[in-house]
Amino acid sequence: MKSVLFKIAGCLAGVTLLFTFAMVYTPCASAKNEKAAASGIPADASFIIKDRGLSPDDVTAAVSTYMPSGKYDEYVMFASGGQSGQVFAIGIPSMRILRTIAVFTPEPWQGYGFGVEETPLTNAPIGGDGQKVMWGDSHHPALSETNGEYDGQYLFIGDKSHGRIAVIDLRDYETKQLADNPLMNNDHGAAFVTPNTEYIIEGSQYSEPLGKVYAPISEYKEKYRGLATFWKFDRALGRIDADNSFAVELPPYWQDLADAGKGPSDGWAFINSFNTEMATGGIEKGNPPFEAGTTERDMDYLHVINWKKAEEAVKAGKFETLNGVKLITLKTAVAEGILYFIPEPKSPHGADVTPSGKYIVVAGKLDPHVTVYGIENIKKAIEAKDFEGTDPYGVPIIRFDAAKVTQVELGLGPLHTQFDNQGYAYTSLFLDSAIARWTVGDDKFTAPEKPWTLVAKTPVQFNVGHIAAAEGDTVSPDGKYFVSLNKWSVDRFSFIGPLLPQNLQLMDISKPGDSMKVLYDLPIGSGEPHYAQIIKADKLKTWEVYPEVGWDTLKQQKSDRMTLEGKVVRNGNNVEVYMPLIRSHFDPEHIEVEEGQHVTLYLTNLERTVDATHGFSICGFNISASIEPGETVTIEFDANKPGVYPYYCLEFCSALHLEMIGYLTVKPKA
Ligand code: RUQ
Ligand code: CUA
Repeated sequence: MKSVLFKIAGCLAGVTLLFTFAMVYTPCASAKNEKAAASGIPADASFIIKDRGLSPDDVTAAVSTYMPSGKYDEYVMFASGGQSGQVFAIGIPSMRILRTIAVFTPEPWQGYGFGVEETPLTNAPIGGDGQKVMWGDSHHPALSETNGEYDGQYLFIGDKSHGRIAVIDLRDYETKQLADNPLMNNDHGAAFVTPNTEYIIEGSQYSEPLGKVYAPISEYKEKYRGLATFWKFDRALGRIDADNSFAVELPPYWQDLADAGKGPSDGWAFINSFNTEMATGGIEKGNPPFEAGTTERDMDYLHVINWKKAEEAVKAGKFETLNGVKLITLKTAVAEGILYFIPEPKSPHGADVTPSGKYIVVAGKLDPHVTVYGIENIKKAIEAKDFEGTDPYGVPIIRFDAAKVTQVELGLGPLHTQFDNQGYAYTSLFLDSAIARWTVGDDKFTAPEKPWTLVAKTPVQFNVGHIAAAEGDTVSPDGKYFVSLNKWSVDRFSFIGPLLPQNLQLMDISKPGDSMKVLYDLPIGSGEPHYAQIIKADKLKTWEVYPEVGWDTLKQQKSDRMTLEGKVVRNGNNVEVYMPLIRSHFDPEHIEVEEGQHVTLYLTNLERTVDATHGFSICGFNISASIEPGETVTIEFDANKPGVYPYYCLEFCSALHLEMIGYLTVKPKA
């Protein structure tokens, strides 16, 4: 059907719509052999096409993304949730939102942050006001990799606003860990993984005194620093292993996005920077604002970090310990050949390694080119000490022309680059509101056009930031589908108030040359997605129900708190309630306590049926739990208000779901 419609669309270009619909039933010459299939388009469909005024391109887009009921998407995209602090799982090509994954922000449906003990939000950092931080600015998701391929096991994402990394287990799509960086209050180059997920890279953004301490801004150059943290990942445990992690001290430039090398560049990490001016702002004091101060120089520095050497230095004890973190100082990083700089134009944003691992593409926001560096050039230049001096902190600067392979002029405001399997790279152009397709001179895939050439620009609506191609960060991208994550939607959707949704546009990139087409606009109305990654759906080995009844989802093992039968255990002021849940009752249905008693509930969902989830809430105690088939959760609270509190199941789990209720009675103190 799809190919037929493509042909119809192709041979009908330029004719009027009315004529078009007549043609659907009498296909033109080039589509003659498809006549039977084409004439299979039902009259109803032709009527709808005509009635809705759909163009041939619209029809192609519609049939490219329509997913019949009960059919599954070929890919799943994990998109950051921006200010919502969450992650969205979105099916491709249908662009249906399948799930919000609660990460940094409480989410009542999933019982995340509302009393359930088995969630990592319990160790959220404490803010300046002494309160727990209950949100995050989720930026860049990274799927775990094996040999440079997404393996579908874990997802990591950075919280820019608090300098954290989250670990999500893709067996149940739940967040298992929030690792707080003890040295920095923010990040941006996070999360990026090395090709076998040895490390999760977290680069800082806005420099600070390391260790979350005070230093006046007047001592910026001496006391403020940037940071690259390499979090060791323990795959068997599914946790970041802080003890075997380390960090590299960086000058107080503002580090931006990062990428890990692969293939010939495996063992290296690349991090952009801006504000190598070390501007400190202070517009209110008559100083140039940050915006001007940070953009004076034509070149900033691509940070090139040899993490394998850093690992050796740590093993050899060449580190200092700060707040429990093994920190390689700038001095050691220089002395051990761990850190180098390469000039990069100008206020760069994305650093992206090509599928072969031979090249690093840097997009400078204020330069119309992307700059391509070669890892062989870089290694040679380091070997030959082909430096153009050092920066004020003694870091050797590799000569620009020695490291550079080429520059490709693309347009205004280049930000991020992705790759496909046809030898093309794609770069988002924020100011042009377009996606540039250009050829990578990479022998892994060869485009029909000449290498390092702009091939086409496709407009997107509007102000694109990140982009994601199917399997686009792996050693073998799939191409085919591509998503443009646009910041402004302006006139694309019905107005729903002055706060407009983001616009995620699906594009077809399956054919070469100037053929990229927008297929679908997905509004996101709950935060600004930054980056996304798209994985082949069949790589995800998701549990349909938890493996055993009584499952602790934080430990991913059987809980010793599970119960098959209801019971209440009283011990002085403590009341422990072991409660199974099954359609359609709780056991017990009465929980009788006295004012001031400490209540602990152990709830186990005994169901083995897919989708037989029960919820649990007690009014007035800020409690909301989701207990999925097999799961055991723990909830503790003080019954400090006398009264009668119904508890009930929040999920419409069965016809008698309204009867799935009980009473907590809190008797006043005598
Ligand atoms: S950064 S597009 Cu984190 Cu580009 Cu937002
Ligand atoms: Cu269980 Cu409703």
